[in-house]
Amino acid sequence: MTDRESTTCMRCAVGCGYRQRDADEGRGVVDVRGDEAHPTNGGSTCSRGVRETVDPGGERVTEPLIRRGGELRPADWDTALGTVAVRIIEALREGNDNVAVLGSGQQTNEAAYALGKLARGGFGTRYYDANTTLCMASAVRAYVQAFGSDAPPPTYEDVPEAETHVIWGANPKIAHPVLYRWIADSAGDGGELIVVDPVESETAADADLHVRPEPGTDLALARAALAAAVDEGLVDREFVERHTEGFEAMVGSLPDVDVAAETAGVPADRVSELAAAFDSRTLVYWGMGVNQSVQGTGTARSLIDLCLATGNLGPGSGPFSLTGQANSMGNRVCASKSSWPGYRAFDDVADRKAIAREWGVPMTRLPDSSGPGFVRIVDELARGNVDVCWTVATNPVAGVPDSGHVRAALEDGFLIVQDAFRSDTAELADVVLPAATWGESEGTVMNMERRVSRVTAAREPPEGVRRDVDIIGAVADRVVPELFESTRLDPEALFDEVAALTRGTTADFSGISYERLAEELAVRWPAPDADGEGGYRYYNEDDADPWSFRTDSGRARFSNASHEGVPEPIDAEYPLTLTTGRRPDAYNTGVRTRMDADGDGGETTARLHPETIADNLTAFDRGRTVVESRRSAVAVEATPDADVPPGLVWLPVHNPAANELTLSAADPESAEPNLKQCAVGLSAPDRGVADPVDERRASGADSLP
Ligand SMILES: Nc1nc2c(c(=O)[nH]1)N[C@H]1C(S)=C(S)[C@@H](COP(=O)(O)OP(=O)(O)OC[C@H]3O[C@@H](n4cnc5c(=O)[nH]c(N)nc54)[C@H](O)[C@@H]3O)O[C@H]1N2
Ligand SMILES: Nc1nc2c(c(=O)[nH]1)N[C@H]1C(S)=C(S)[C@@H](COP(=O)(O)OP(=O)(O)OC[C@H]3O[C@@H](n4cnc5c(=O)[nH]c(N)nc54)[C@H](O)[C@@H]3O)O[C@H]1N2
Ligand code: SF4
Ligand SMILES: [Mo]
Repeated sequence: MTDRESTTCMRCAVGCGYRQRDADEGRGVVDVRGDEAHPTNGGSTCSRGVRETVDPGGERVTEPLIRRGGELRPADWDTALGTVAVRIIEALREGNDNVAVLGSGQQTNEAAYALGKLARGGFGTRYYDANTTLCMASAVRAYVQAFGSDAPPPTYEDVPEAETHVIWGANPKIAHPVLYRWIADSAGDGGELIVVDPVESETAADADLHVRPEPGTDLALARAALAAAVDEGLVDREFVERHTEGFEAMVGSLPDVDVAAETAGVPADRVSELAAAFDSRTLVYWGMGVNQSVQGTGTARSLIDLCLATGNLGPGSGPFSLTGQANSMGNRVCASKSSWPGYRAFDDVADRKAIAREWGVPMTRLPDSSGPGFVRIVDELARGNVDVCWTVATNPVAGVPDSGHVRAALEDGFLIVQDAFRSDTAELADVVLPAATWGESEGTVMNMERRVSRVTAAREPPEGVRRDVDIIGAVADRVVPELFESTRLDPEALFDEVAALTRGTTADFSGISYERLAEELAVRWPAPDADGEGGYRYYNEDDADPWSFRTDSGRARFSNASHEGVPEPIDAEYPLTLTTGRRPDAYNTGVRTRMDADGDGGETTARLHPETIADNLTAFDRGRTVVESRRSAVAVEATPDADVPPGLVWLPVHNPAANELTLSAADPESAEPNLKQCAVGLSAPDRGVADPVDERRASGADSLP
């Protein structure tokens, strides 16, 4: 047994520090406990994080696989990499956009940077994105538009300083448990907790005030609260005049409070209470209930507007989106996805020149657009415009809306899947490249408050499995051998390379090194120097003018979008709204949690209000029903649950069933899909519909009664 070494939990973006060692026995990779010395969590952990790290479910891929005669069959690495390289080289002959690359917020900064460099600087493709677009893109667009740069201004240090905590469209008690403990402590210590969620979520159950909008009406509600704040004299005139622009236009565009409140299905006095909350030192956190909407960017901006108008920017207050995946932020900063490393603007000529020079590639190879986003890249695959697709640490067959369409799109071309586990997407692959997982790789991640910390290897990957950076390096070596200096990519060298590229940018972390992280464990950017770290963004209390935003004018900008409605309203044929969310014991598409020994935790169980069940009694048979949308139909178990409002069908995201039903409409500003609402109906389970519950029962894969 070796000594414990510091690492970071990869199960969510709270970014808790762990101490880990190689696991002696069992299928677990490592044995971990909270790191008391870690500045992020001081030793706190949550049970899901630890359990999924120590004892993940799911089936590891332990050797490369190649499809032959319709079946995935074991192959050696040389054959697998050779096949991949030949297909990519052939495809690139037809044009740079003939290869699509889909990455993930679960890659380290080093792997994300290397993959982005290969996709943009090696292949030169526009069709490159990551699953972070399914998650944080709307918040990102909102920050960039309002402040001139991405990433939330506050840090965890602001949580205990706040008087009021508004949690909007997020359920951190389940999704970000350690952070939620700090929020609940602060709220319990004389503060107030307000939750905005149509569902009586676990977090909402703790709230002092629970506001329940109709699903998908958050923009109307936020604008109503803004109008009420203006009407009731809660505007911080001095802050608005000195540090913002667009206030008058914003006020001119506001709806009538009563009308907007009615649209949101919230009583007007509730809206006033919500607005009044911003009269104290308030943090507003938000999650997927806001971002995953065709108006996600507009809604996130309205939450920022609420902060700006009431002077809720600065210590103990401000807009604080809750990042989901452990390295969603790092993917945005490092991966050359929607901006070049360090948030350099994709279309800025000087930045493009600098990147091309650093990478030693002709500027003409860099694509002129960052591409249409994850969901629209899938559409290009479906149209046959892309021959090769390479996925790394993402499971689009289950995570992307309208999965029937996704499956058809991925089946069409040549599909390369790089994953540690046998995901739903791996089942469709032409080549599977088996990757190392946590506890087996070296690198860094960035948590939601911009803290960079190390992930370390407690042991070597199993034989037959390679680390992500090694796989990316091996593909690069065969397709564009001049791109990387060495054929074997070294995580520390990759880190130094990308850190240097951020020098002088809005996400400068050039003062961070592995050596420094060994000492300090975690450092928050901006960190341009070898000592000191970033605090509240855009703010320096020692300056005469403490605020300097990264917009052209140096001022923060108000917005004026107005509510337009959900993309697929309910009607007589599909009279119910489907929403999708997270459970305590499962993670994202469930690749590693669906087959846990203790069953799937009701993974395909729909939660419905007893009234909804009573109104649709003929659609139920022995507790089962079929949920049907315009795209597909899935059989599920149903459970009566009064926490879900009447008219809503609630399905977990942890099973491919949910995205069979959802629609691929996306926010035109952020490209983030509207994953939280679509129209569905219920019917009796006797229509010969493919029944995932029965299929799994037959295979003995779970323990449903
Ligand atoms: N246990 C667990 N934790 C996780 C994950 C996991 O899979 N499991 N995944 C991680 C990832 S990648 C992410 S992105 C985060 C996500 O974390 P969250 O954003 O907290 O997760 P969700 O459950 O998707 O949605 C949050 C809430 O939005 C509400 N909601 C639905 N529709 C609406 C609406 O129209 N308006 C409003 N206001 N609210 C609405 C839902 O009822 C739900 O309570 O969690 C991270 N942590
Ligand atoms: N309906 C609906 N759909 C949703 C959501 C929703 O709320 N509702 N949420 C969306 C959100 S917020 C997100 S983030 C996405 C997530 O969507 P996906 O990325 O499709 O889902 P994950 O289950 O997180 O898949 C991650 C994959 O990466 C693999 N993996 C993990 N670590 C490593 C590694 O180190 N290396 C490699 N190579 N592979 C690794 C895992 O085994 C797994 O197969 O889903 C989105 N889809
Ligand atoms: S809160 Fe998130 S980062 Fe912390 S232990 Fe739990 S899953 Fe891991
Ligand atoms: Mo996410």
